[in-house]
Amino acid sequence: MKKFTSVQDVADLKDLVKEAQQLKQNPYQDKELGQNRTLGLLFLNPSLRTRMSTQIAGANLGMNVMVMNLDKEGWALETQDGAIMNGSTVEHIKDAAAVMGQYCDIIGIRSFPKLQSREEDYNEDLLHKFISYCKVPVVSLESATRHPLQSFADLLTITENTPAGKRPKVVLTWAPHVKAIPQCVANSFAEWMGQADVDLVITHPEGYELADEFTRNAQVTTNQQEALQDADFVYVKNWSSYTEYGKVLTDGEGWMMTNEKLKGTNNAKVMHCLPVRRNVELSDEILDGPNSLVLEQANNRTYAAQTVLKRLLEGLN
Ligand code: AN0
Ligand code: CP
Repeated sequence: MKKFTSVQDVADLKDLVKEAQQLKQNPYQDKELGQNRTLGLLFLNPSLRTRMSTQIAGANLGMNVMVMNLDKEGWALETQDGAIMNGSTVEHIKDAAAVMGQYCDIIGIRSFPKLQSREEDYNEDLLHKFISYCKVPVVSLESATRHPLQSFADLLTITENTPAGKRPKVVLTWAPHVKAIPQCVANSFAEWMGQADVDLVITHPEGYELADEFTRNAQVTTNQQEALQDADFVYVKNWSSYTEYGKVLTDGEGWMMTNEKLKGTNNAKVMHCLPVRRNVELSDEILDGPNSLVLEQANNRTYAAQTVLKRLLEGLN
């Protein structure tokens, strides 16, 4: 593997999940593999799970891990080609990425969308520039349109909670939030589930349709109750509008996931990537109850990251 920015970087999804399950059983088996290799984790936005789980994953592989909060501790980055830098940006991404590529063997980067220009965000401008200038393998720690390490951990969690041979019904449901949130987690989840052995249904209020490229293998409906019927897994997530880009179109009254709504499901397990707004997106009763998988998902972030880092290390000369 040479980079990990979407499911398209994975040759065989089943094989990837199998490897993660195996590493979870024996996390220190490859502690020589990363010796004398440096992992740089760069954050332009906040993070708890991605930061800590990817650090543990690197350490389990024997890597030296550096974390840099680029937004707070680095120089303000310019991304525009040919910019005359007489304003507030101090360093061009061209120079910063090239320098960090000299210090690191693998680089992870988190950079959320600005939710202002759909074109700019969906072009993945910053991620692509970073990849081309740093010249080392890059792992997305959530980019403008996707969160592949999260989706990998989610697929691992679903696999672990599905009886062998069963094709589960997985429902991705929009949930309310208090602010405008990226589409990344929902896009990525839909994209990964679309390649997995599951039946995917997506439900959201009108106006929250995701980009077609992510939902090709899903059934989409604005009727949440109908969508939840016989579900085995319910993945709860808010996102802002893609069509009216970055906008919050409704307060989402009635869309919060509750135990009452789970009644029509196949005693569904409930998932959320966290951080979660309790009693806005999901009720306390679900999060603290027996159907919640949120902690398992967060735990699996370590093994998803470790599997990816392992493959990237194996791809180095
Ligand atoms: C971010 C998002 O939905 O993209 C990060 C989730 C891992 N969530 C928030 O900003 C609340
Ligand atoms: N789920 C997730 O990526 O969490 P963080 O934003 O805390 O890393």
